[in-house]
Amino acid sequence: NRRTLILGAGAAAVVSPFAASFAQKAKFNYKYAHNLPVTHPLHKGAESVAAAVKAGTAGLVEIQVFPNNQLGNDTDMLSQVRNGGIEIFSIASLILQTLVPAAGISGLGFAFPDYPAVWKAMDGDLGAYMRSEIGKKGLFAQEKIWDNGFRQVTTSTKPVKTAADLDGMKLRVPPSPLWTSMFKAFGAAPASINFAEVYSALQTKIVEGQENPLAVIETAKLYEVQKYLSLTNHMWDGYWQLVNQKAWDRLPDDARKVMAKAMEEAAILERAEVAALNGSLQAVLEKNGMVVNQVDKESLRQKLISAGFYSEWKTKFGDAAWATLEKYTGKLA
Ligand code: X2X
Repeated sequence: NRRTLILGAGAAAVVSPFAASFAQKAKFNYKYAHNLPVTHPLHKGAESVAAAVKAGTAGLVEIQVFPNNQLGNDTDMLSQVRNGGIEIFSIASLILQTLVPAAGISGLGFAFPDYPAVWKAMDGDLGAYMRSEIGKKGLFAQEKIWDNGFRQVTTSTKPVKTAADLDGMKLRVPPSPLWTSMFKAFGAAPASINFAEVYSALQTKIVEGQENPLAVIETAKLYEVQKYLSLTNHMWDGYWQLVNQKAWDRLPDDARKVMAKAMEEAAILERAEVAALNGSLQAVLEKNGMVVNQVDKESLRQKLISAGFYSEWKTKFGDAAWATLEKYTGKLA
């Protein structure tokens, strides 16, 4: 019951003023959707936000989490969060690129050397710039981006050891201009497929491979339909927690504060959990039959440079945005 929930969340001291001010008001029922399995830390994070918001608003705001593309694939969910059919949507930044061009900039190949560089940029000026661009499209992005991770290539056919192995390889990439452009620059033959269809596309060999962080490869059981895991580390990827702007504005001030705080706390926990998984899952995947190999990453980076990938995207993102990124990454090209 409500009372146990509140006390259980350890929020008894701050709840009574909310309970009093919210008691007479209408209830908000919000949907929170994402594309990952329930075993992924992002889902636990979304559930913890729902629980904290319910407790912190004394039941005024109730959030129901829909994992695993239950409400449609990413393309469907993006249009639903825009028209208000879904109030909250967790989406990988680059998939937003079709709507918000600037949202692709954090996924440039080999931009971030490690997590400290990622969080400095995303919690700093680069993230702030991206959030303001997202805001122009009627979507409110919660302040701290959540982690997806550094991405690795898997295939059913052969390992990727150098850039030459990617030549002509049929690989699934998420729907996003930068992703397609990057894998074309690598010399591969990328196919845009929503995550909802990835397992079956791999199983039926519509594509021979895909790329994702270890936490996704393991929780989505892609090891069942993929043999080789090549540690390309070719890009970092993160999830914005988007709220339909009208749905955000409709909430009372206090409720918005409760949600923002819950989102931030969940972000910090989710980042730590994903990083831990990405550090420990290699052994688990090997146990599940995957063959893991190291990669000549420099050969991949050189391929992007010689294909003109960085200069093309510098022009597309613009000098100001590019300079903001390079403040954190150093010169990219
Ligand atoms: O679609 C993918 O590969 C995933 C799950 O990583 C994203 O949402 C970008």
